[in-house]
Amino acid sequence: MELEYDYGALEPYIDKKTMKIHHDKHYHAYYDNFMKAIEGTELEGKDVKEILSNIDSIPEKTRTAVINNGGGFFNHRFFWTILKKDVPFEGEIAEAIKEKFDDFEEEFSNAATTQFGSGWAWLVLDNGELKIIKTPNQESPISKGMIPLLTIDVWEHAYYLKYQNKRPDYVKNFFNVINWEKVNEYYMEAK
Ligand code: MN3
Repeated sequence: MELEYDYGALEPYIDKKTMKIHHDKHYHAYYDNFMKAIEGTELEGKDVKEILSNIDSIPEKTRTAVINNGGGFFNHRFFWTILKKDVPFEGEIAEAIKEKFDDFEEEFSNAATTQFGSGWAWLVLDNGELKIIKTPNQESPISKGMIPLLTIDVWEHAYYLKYQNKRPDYVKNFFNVINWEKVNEYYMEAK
């Protein structure tokens, strides 16, 4: 479980120290705790995506641990892939976004800044329709049958070292590190 780019690759928008702690400590902890939660259960050996896509099948006594830690594992694993600096906003996804939203940046930012407490804002495909949603804690859109295309982590651990309490500044700068090529790829796969 290594980050596929340098911890400093997103500077100055997301700083190296935050990336290192976020990836190596927080993400790894979710993974380790997810593995512990499924160890010795019927879920052992299944991919987290398959498990979270069918949360009713998770044994009740481990369900909360699996949703929290499996969600933390899956959501971050996805998040790392959609981050890259200076990727132009283009491709079919860009066309679809322009058609669907009057002001995508404003609507997405609004979801990200108004998520109360910890959580995520997402661009998803829901039955073929582009939607902006937010999820609390480590809940994942895949548990609601939605396909994630883009996300921002708005837990304080994602920005506090650099931005402190200024979540809106972090959200504003996030638009400089969206890997639109990857988002487009997810969109084309999902369509
Ligand atoms: Mn996080």
